[in-house]
Amino acid sequence: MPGDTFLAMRQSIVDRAPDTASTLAQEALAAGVAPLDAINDGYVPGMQAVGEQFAKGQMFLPDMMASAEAMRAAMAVVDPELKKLGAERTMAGVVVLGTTKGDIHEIGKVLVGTLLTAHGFRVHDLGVDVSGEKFAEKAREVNADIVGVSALLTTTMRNQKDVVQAIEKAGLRSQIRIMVGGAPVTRRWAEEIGADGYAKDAMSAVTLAQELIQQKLQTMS
Ligand code: B1M
Repeated sequence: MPGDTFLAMRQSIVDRAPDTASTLAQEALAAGVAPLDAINDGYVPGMQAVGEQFAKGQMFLPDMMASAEAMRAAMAVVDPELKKLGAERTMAGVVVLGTTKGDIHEIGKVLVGTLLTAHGFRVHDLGVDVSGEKFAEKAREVNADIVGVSALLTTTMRNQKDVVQAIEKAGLRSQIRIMVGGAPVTRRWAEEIGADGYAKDAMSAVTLAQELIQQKLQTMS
């Protein structure tokens, strides 16, 4: 049953069918499918297929937007289930999260935020198209431990460097750990721009955030 369900979930994204995506998510959760498996094994492969079709010119921008809407419909069902897990935990740290300037991709970043919340982090999501200054301003306001910057375009990943510089300029660098991610981002890039870590997916972002908090506590003690 899960194999067929995951295939149907994938297809609902390719077909740009938000109602089907949402119904499948409800049915899967009711049947005991783990929320993160539904995302990773069902819907994300659908988005990957859409990206491949777009790259080959077989799908156009409005289609890709409609697929993203279907993904959001599924996440609206799955998100609360994931977040419930975090309610019982002690606060793990404060994270300011956003997609970098010039970039409006948000699905992966929202997933990162959801999983961080599910693991006890208090997440302030600034949304998309966020400047370095806004990241720094919010980090100061909420006394953040971590700033997380997502970028999905090769052109906008460069702006992750601006965030590192804005945090340095604001005099916050010693107290804030910076993590970066997004499809074109690599560990090497993270090192090159002076970030503290890179995570390839949402679950690795949680592990990395936990490690960064440990590092911070060790430096302070
Ligand atoms: Co666009 N887009 N898009 N897009 N889009 C990509 C990224 C692209 C690879 C498609 C392609 O050509 N194959 C391509 C980028 C090429 C490049 O630069 N190398 C592309 C392009 C070109 C564009 C436009 C320029 C198209 C145009 O206008 N001609 C345009 C740019 C707009 C802009 O931002 N200024 C554009 C627009 C859009 C939509 C608006 C239609 C829509 C986004 C809707 C939305 O988010 N609300 C969209 C979509 C949906 C995609 C694809 C198909 C799917 C992205 C996605 O949601 N994936 C994408 C193709 C692809 O990625 N295969 C594509 C699912 C999500 C769960 O994965 O986002 O990778 P992902 O997140 C992962 C990890 O990367 C990681 O964890 C997440 C969960 O596991 N991660 C982090 C992400 N952030 C992290 C942060 C962390 C740690 C880990 O720490 C802080």
